This record gives sequence, C-alpha cells and structure tokens, in this order.
Amino acid sequence: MASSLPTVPGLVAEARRLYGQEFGEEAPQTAVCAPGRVNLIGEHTDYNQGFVLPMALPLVTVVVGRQTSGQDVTVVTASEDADEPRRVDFSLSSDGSPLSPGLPSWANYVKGVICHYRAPPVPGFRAVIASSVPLGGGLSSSASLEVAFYTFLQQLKPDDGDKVSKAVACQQAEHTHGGVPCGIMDQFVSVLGREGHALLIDCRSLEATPVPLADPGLVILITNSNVKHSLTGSEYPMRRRQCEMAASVLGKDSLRDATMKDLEEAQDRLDDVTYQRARHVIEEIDRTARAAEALKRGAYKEFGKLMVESHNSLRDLYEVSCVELDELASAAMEVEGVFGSRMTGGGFGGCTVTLLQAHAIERTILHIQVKTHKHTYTLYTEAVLSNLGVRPPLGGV
Ligand code: GAF
Repeated sequence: MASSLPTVPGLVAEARRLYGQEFGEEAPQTAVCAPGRVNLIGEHTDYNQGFVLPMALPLVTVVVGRQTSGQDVTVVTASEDADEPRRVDFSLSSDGSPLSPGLPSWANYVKGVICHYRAPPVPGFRAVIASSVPLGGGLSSSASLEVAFYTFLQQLKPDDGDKVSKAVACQQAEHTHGGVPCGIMDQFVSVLGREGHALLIDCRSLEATPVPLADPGLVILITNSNVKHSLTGSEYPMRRRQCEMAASVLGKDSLRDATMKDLEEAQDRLDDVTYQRARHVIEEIDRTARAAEALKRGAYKEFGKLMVESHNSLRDLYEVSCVELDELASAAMEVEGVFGSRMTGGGFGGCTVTLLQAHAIERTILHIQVKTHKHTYTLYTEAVLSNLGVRPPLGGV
C-alpha cells in the first residue's frame, strides 16, 4: 500500500505524543533530528582513507526529550521491532565507568554516544526516538540515530567540539557499542551534509567538498530490496582486515596510497581473494574522484557509467552484493533515460541508488516493478527522492 513519507514535523509530533504517553503531562524541552544518507559512489573506501560521495537524505531520525535531576536515563523508540522492547532504562554511573552494550540492541547506539560525548558527564534524561530511515536498509539508520542523539546531548549540556569531532565521536560509538568497525562516511555526512549537494569526503584529511546536485532535470531513485542487511556479522570486519593486510603487504599505510601498479607487482605475495578486495578499493577510490569531477561538469552519462562499474566491482571483486540488488540495478539500467544504478552502502542487502532523467521516472519505476514481479523476492520501491523535493513512497509489489 502506498503511504506518504513522514515529514520532520510529523515525526516530531509522533515522538511528542509518545513522550506524553510514557512520561505523563510534562512536555519535552527539546527536539532534534539528523539525516540518513545515500552513497552515490565510493563504497568500502572510507576505512581505506579514500574518497566517498554520499548525500544526506530527507529521511531522518528525531529525538525529543528532557533533562532530569538524577542520573537515570529512559529512552523509548517509536520503531516497531517485534523482537526487542521499545523502552530501555539505565543509570549513568557516578564513577564514570562506561556503559556496556547489551539489549535492546538499538539502545547501544545511545549508550555509545553517551560514552563518547565530548563534554562528560552527561546528565540524566528522558527521550523518545522516531525515525523515517528504514532499519537495516543501508541508508544509515544507526548513524542518523547516533548523530541525532549527540545533538540532543549538546542541547542538554553543550560541548566545545567542532562538527568533525562530533562525527568522529559518533563513529567511535558505532565501533564500541554498535559492533561495526565502520569508516567515517555515514556519521560525517549525517553531521555535515548540505541540502542540494552531495559531499565529496576525503576520508584521510577529513576535508569535504560540497558538489551541487540540484539539476531539475535529474532525479535520484532509491529502491529498497527489502533484504535486511546487518553489518554486525563477520563479513564487514573481514573485508576491513583483508584491506589492511593488502596494504601491509604492499608496504603502505592504507590502500589510499597504493596504485594498481603496486598491486600488480605484489600479486604473487597476495592470495586471490585479498588481491581482488584490494583491486576493488584502489579502483573505486579513483572512480569516486573521477565521478565527483563528472558530476561537477554535469557529465551524467559518464557518472552513470562509473556507478555501473562500481556495482560490478562490488559484486565480483568485493563480493558484498546479493541477487536482489543485482536484479534491481540491472532492471533500472534497461530503461532509457537512466544514467547509472548501483547498490549503495555496506551491502549484503539494503538499497540501490539510480541516477536518471526526471522525465524517465515513471517508466523506470514501472519497469522495475514489472521485472521484479516475476520473482518470489519481496521487493519494493521505498522512496523517490530528489534534492528538489520528496515524492511519496510507492507500495510493495
Ligand atoms: C557502511 C559503513 F558504516 C561505512 O563506513 C562504509 O564503510 C559503508 O558501509 C561502505 O561503503 O555503511
């Protein structure tokens, strides 16, 4: 069934209502939000100190809440997950000992952010979370929760850090409490993303260059495979270790410093899989730099070709795609007016991102729906977004 994408005021109203229900008459004192992201190109390059090109989305996580006098914390989430309680209660220790991760798992992001907050100690509080970022959809639901929570804590007790240190603190929360040794991309773009722009992030220097993306002739389509991805398993950390191992065999600090020539020369000292992983990263870093240049010039065909190369490399060399993502990307590429399509985010499920001419949107959606209808997978188009506005999500097929 089609339903409209929640707006930020709609999410705030939902969170306020739940706050009233849980905590009685007293209204929350503050409401903050942080966006999810879609990565246009540059996948698995961030923890190799390479380039990434994500953009913040109008899908957001909202936190409303109020400081309390003691050291008790209660957080309630509006998200429905049958397996986990929606409420968590814990106490902030007076001796500064860190909060350990546990259950419910969504609360670990909150605990992690408290532990890495730059102006400890954090006061007690009550808070409610509401989000329009699909959980496990590869659009950074966890980073948007971390960043929203960090912003919430800043409202209660300001810190004196800059935006980059905020992103880094949220990344640390993901490492210690979310169980994923992620790079900096998701938290960085959630903090520093700019409306109407993608952000070229140099993950070594942490410099970011906004790339305008507000051409009315252009649409970005995000399609959710509805295959839930989780990066907390062993695959993501294993990819990271393989990259580190390849860099060390090449005598480099990171794969950012390596060329394909370096890799070819070291090929007999690397096993086949490690070679393939490193090749993806070295080529993807170069592709991302070229793609950002193409986007600046409005060379969308060239950009689209790089997106397809990126997808193929993630599928064949990095092995983080899945059948559903491959099908979605290739179905989109069959439509006239589509420049490029690829899986986005960590992989193993989640979404594809497609760059296309605005006038081709209806036929692209129809084509994807018709193609995926033949299969038993549950595929649906989650949302159609452009920087110029948000179109309502389409129903499941
Ligand atoms: C996940 C991680 F959190 C990011 O840091 C990044 O590595 C991405 O996967 C792959 O590009 O979203």
